Amino acid sequence: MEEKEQFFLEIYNLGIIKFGNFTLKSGMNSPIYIDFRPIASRPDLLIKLSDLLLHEVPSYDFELICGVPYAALPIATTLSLRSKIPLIIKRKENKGYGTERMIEGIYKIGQNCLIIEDVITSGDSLLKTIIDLEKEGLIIKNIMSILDREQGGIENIKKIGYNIRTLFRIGEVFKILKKKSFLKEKEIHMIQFFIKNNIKNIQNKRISYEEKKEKISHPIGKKLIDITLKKKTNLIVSADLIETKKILKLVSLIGDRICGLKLHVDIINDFSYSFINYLKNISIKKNFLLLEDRKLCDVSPTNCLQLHYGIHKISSWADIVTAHVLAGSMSIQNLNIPYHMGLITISEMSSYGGLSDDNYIRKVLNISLKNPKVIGTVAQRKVDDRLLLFTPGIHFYEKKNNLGNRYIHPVQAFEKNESDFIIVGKAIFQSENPKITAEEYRNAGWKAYENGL
Ligand code: 6AU
Repeated sequence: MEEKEQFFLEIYNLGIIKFGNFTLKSGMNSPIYIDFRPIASRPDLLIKLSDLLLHEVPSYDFELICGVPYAALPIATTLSLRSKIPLIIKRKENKGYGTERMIEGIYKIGQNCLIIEDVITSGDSLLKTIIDLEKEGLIIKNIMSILDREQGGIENIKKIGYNIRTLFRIGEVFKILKKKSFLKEKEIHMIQFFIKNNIKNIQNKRISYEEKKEKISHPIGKKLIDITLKKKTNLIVSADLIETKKILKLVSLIGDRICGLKLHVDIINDFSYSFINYLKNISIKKNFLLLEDRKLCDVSPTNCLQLHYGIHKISSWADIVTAHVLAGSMSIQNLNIPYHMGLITISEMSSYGGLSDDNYIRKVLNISLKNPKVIGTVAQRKVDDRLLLFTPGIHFYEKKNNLGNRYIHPVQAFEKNESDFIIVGKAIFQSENPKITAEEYRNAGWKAYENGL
């Protein structure tokens, strides 16, 4: 204990714990932020830490070591150097070129891998690493974390059958800091109160549309869910066609099977108000919403002009409009959005080689949660339950094309990301029989949703 305590005080002096108001990876706010990255600059402490971790590992039967990216990587590397057990590297996202491997290094199916995590909160990112390693055929018997924030992570991981140990627990750390008068009783109480009230359980089941409707405040978000439940479809078709005649023909075939029709009006050669009025009437009759995929991406005054003026006058007919928030949270404020219209932000594109990293995505999700006009977002990952998740890049057979698009099967969208809506374009409008194909995607999407419940 003495050794561990002494070690903790040494790393504490590096500034690994910060107090204030922070947003965690999960989107959760926290009065405390723990970051072990500074240790990477102190080889002496890295060695001490890895020796302490190795000392705690229950059995030495592992053949590989892997750190949860990226904070645990230098620690796992040191462990590997100290124990002479090979390291493998897990990527957060594949590079989109070259081998596209998610796990780098030399390994064989059936090998037993020790996972190292730095801070465990809910266990979500650890679980992603476990899943990715198991997909490669590796066996996970032991997991070591450095610090448990005591917010449910260890229990969540144990619940699903993994053996996990931690070097420090937050309660124990507070005791050390109090003993040395680094923290006052009052501060500890305040932080402990927060932590106790923010325990996350990993849910095995996804949230239903009915439950989601309760969490969504915008009327258009609720309406989209009502349509989905009534028509039993979570399919949005992207009619990326350049002639109104073709769009209307497609709609006549698929209108009964969709909850939304997505347009890029600026690609239509013969756009007219009679077309849009006609389409609007069909959308009311067949009960689906019209989404304009405008991807607003400017400062607020320009976004506002693009939304209300010009040839297309989007706000006069669209139920939902998409927007990037690259220009910051203000760019989607003061847009004079009508009451009956909602926004979908773009957090993460479906293309490979996209420039949005985890930090950017997290910021977009935070902006989306705070803006009452936003009903949901486009992303390739699970998002907060208060946002509707829209997944483009859907195809039964195609994985990747040479135009930069990446595709996943509807099952993957629902199973892995807990998507709410799939957006399907060419797989339907380019098919020989769009009616039958739309029905197939509708069934696949609905079944995948139901299977997750
Ligand atoms: O199925 P596809 O690839 O033929 O069509 C997908 C549609 C296109 C894209 O402009 C759009 O979805 N899209 C979006 C959206 C909806 O904003 C985001 C994204 O990340 N990827 C993507 O393809 O109309």
